[in-house]
Amino acid sequence: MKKKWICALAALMLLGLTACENRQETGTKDAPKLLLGYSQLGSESAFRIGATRDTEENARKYGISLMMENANQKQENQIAAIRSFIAYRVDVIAFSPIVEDGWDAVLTEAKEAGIPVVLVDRAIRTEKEGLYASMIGADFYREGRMAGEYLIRKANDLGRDHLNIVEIRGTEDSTPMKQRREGFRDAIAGDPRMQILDSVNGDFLRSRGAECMRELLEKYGDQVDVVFSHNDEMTIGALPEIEKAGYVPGRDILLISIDGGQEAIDILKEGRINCIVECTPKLGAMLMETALKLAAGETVEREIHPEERTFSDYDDLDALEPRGY
Ligand code: GYE
Repeated sequence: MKKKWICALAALMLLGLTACENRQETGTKDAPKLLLGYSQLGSESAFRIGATRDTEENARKYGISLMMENANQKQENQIAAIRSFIAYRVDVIAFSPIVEDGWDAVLTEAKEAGIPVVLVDRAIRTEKEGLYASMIGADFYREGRMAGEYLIRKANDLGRDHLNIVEIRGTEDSTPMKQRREGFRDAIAGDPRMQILDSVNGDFLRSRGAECMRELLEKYGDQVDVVFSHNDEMTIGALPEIEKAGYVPGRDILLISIDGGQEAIDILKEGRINCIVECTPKLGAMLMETALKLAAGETVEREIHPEERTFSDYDDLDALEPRGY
């Protein structure tokens, strides 16, 4: 038994030494390669898979060593990954917080270790100062507003005097869910034609989107005029349930979605989704530029938002470039 422990310890030490050697070898003697630790929250959507791919591609392009850990949708795994990055003494830590709360302790440890932190794609809620240097990600409130503004335009063009809306929300307590919900409600608040019948949690998952849609149709049936879904995965999951119930998506029931991945865009072109608000996963270049600035001791912007648009049945999308996610 003792012999086995000694072998395991030796293997770990060798691995550690190798890693250190690798780190020195990959940089130059006077400019060691920047080491970025990234905790990705999971692989729940085409958006997330695209975000991971874009981060890896840009780390290679910018010559940055990337340690990527996938948390498989568990906050405790993200916290453990951040602690391992601190122990490994990475130069910069980045992560996409699955939910907004519960980060103060681990980010205080990173701050005390002198390692700068960048939030990517989602934000955190904290009373403490200085726990992160920058948040790179979409303006989710604006995305929600853009969804509501599309619906008002559509109601005008259809001449509708009332629209019943059901909402399929993203992950509870996540920034995109909270802000999309708020932005959508603020955009339609002044329009007496709009009524939200119900809002259910689909957790950004395709399977949950199907379950939610089935339950909403069982409960409300013909009353449902509009589905506002917080991401394409849940929207795509909902589609077969709408068709199984005998309704034509995009005509009998309007669908408004968010993300803008290729699969959903193709469905929009078929007329089965009416509007998709873009939420780009391509944040890798912004992250690498921010990490290099932080490692060089430069100041960075507190919030960095990418440009985003809507795609809808008002647009000619034939010339649209492939989405890449
Ligand atoms: O909309 C969804 C993913 O955090 C903005 O998370 C991201 C969201 C995105 O699961 O598809």
